[in-house]
Amino acid sequence: MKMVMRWFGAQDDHVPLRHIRQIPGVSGVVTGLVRKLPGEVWSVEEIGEMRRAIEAEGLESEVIESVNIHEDIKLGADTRDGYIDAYIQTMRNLKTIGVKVICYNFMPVLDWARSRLYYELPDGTNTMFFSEDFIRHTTPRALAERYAEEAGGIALPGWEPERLAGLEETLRRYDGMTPERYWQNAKYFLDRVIPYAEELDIKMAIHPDDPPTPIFGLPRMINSAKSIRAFLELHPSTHNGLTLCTGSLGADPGNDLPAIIGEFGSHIFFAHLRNIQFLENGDSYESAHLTGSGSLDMRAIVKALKDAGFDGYIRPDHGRMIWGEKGRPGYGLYDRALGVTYLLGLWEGVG
Ligand code: DNO
Repeated sequence: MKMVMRWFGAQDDHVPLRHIRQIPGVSGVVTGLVRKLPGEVWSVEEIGEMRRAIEAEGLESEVIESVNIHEDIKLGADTRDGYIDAYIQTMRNLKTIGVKVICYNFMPVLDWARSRLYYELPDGTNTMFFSEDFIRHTTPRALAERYAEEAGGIALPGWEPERLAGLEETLRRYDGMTPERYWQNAKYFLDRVIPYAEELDIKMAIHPDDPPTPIFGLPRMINSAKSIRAFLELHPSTHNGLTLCTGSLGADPGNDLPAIIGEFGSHIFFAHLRNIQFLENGDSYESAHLTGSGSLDMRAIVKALKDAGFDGYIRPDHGRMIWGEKGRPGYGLYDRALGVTYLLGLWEGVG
């Protein structure tokens, strides 16, 4: 197992690599060219430059998050083959720096969604908040505007201005999209990409839908044991697998995370570990990582990973903003660093 931290690149992250390096037990960063649009090839030069900056701080860059999938692929448009070719070229280029895992998602139009980015907790920290009721009564455009106002100019992964520019038009393209067709489009993508993943020995780790419940009438895909099973069956391979995101899957209390880990163990290549606290009305916020801080049993989750012989990558997922830190919601240094230390302690202690 390797412990890694997400890092958005020197231009886009307020956390310097040097500070990440100072967290005990962290071997590398999970990174990517966050300014690249879906469908654009990541060049060998740009990738090499990214690696040099990371290696200069003694860190590794074996996991990429995310190489985003062009909407035409998800929609199954006639133009999809060109975008898949570009995806494969990016995979080839990433191989030149020894990338081992690519985390990606197959969520339509939007990546993650929350109702608040900086919800204040009684102890003066703040964190991301999710209210299904709020999301049900808003529109993606109104949500994007709320984020822009709350984040005050901080770019949010998955809510990039380019993605939002044609939001209504992109949403319209999903009118009439059935789950069956959506799944067929995923299969088409996997059938083309996974053979290259095998050849290049790059593990493809799909991220679950966040939140796991349908939003804005868009199809959902990866949100339960059943859907993970069906997804892996679309193209069975040692290189077709999962990013286990406890906060995404765990937002549905019906998902038994240790059981999911037990079932799909060898296909979990990467784990995003975070805790969430449910409120009585079903709303939730992202708590500190500790079992005692939220509703998920983090010890049982880490134990299940260890029992499954997990030898992939773990990153502490979203933390709160603490000690007055300002930055991208979920991606402050301090709370995630506490998360690393806690998770490594669990890892050491559980078995
Ligand atoms: C949010 C992240 C997601 C994740 C993508 C993977 O903070 O967990 O944006 O990186 O869904 O493609």
